Amino acid sequence: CKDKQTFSSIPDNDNSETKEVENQAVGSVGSHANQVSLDDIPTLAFPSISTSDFQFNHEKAADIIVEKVAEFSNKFRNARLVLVDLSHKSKILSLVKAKIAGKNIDAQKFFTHVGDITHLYSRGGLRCNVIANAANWRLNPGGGGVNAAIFNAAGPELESATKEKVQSLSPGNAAVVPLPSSSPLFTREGVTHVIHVVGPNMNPQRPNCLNNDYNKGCKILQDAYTSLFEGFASIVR
Ligand code: AR6
Repeated sequence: CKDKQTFSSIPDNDNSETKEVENQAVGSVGSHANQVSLDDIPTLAFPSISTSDFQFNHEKAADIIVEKVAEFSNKFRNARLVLVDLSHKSKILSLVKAKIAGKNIDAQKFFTHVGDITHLYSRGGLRCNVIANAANWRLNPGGGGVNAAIFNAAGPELESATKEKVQSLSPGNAAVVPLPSSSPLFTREGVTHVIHVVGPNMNPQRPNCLNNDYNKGCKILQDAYTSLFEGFASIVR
């Protein structure tokens, strides 16, 4: 754990960040004591769970992301949450940015970022030691979306590490999987853990479809983010 920090530069949703921040730690001494790299700050990058292949309503999902980020982000003394999507035209990023304005959420502890979650450091300069995956309940590689991208980028190491840890997940749950250091995602991007999350499904072509029951769906999505952020907290601790 680092001492209390004040950031001099905050990454936004562009693809670059200033690497050095001012550390105002009380009692720090030595030539490097006032320089702490943003690379050292535990950071969870997460996609918007359930809003693409699982067809969950974007407005409702954005409300839940904002609610859960508000609940958790300020509990982290020295860690960041980053909502990621592929495109500057992402509807979910726009909605979350609009809904978060005016809330009491520290912009240093939560922000949005446009980029591929499997190339955040190599292409965007954003170091995230933990990434979340919008998984399927069997935790199988492939399918599409972010699940296929993460399993492809991580190599067979993620599949075996996942199977060692957990066989399946029901909607609303998350599982923390330490990534073997031989995985390309570890060596290239600095990712040490993947947290698989299974969200509610509104797509009739996929298992466990909720048939537009948003009473159940919203509860499951809330549980999914709670489980994700608690999983991240267990790594940061
Ligand atoms: N980097 C960042 N964000 C991404 C990436 C990426 N490489 N790829 C997709 N997204 P989805 P779901 C965003 O469909 O709706 C899979 O087949 C995407 O734009 O991946 O929870 C699983 O196996 C969207 O905002 O997940 C499940 O069966 C978000 O990630 C099912 O899809 C989630 O989109 C899960 O569906």
